[in-house]
Amino acid sequence: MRVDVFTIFPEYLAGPLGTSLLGRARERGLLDLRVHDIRDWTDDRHRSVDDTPFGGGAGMVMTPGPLFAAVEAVEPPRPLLLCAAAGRRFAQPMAQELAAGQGFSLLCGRYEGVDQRVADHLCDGEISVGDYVLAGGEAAALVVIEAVARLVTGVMGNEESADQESFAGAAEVGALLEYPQYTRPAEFRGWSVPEVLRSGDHGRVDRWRRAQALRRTLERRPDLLDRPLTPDEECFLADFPD
Ligand code: JCQ
Repeated sequence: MRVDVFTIFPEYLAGPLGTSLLGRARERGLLDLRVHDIRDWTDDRHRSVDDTPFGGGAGMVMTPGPLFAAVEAVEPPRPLLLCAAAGRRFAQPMAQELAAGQGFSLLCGRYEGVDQRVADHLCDGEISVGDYVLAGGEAAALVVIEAVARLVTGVMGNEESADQESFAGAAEVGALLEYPQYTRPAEFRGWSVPEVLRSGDHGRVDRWRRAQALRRTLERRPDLLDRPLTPDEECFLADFPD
């Protein structure tokens, strides 16, 4: 899969895109990540990428010239998405859509925003990673790339975990929150791992986990569970009261 990113801070992205999962996926040829410095397509001595807003107001706006020139020179994979808080909310379904394609591209805005003609006539859409204000689109781009890349076949290391992922991923964000996990030591600073997990009774472990996932979802993210509980689920909750 090819992913192109347009930014005025390529060095901001270099570390994360070269580290861990993404770094290995690139080395293995599974991901073709290309970062482009928008300033390479400026034509003035100061390599300017911004200008004052028409109509007045605070701050600066990214000027369309270098952005159009960069995208037209590179011919990046489409869709080309502008990272902006006003965009379509990025979530697991969009990650799956992007992972199913050949590639995509991200344009990172900075300053007070990007000239509207870039969104209207250069990009295919706008993408938001959440309702908060960032200083620029770079952190949003990293979120999108990591969430999509781990869905690409082979990136997680083996086919099996990629398959499991579509399942576990759905459990995390599509249906229910995950159940709590524990590892050794069995007791740490006086806090013990729940007895059921050390019982060796796999059926009971499974029911406990389902009850935990359900209770967590009801308490923390009821919006993820916009359906009545099944009779089975009512049973798990009754079997494991807290
Ligand atoms: C925030 N989700 C994504 C900052 C200007 C388009 O112009 C700008 C974009 C940003 C980046 O904000 C985001 C974002 N939530 O990308 C300034």
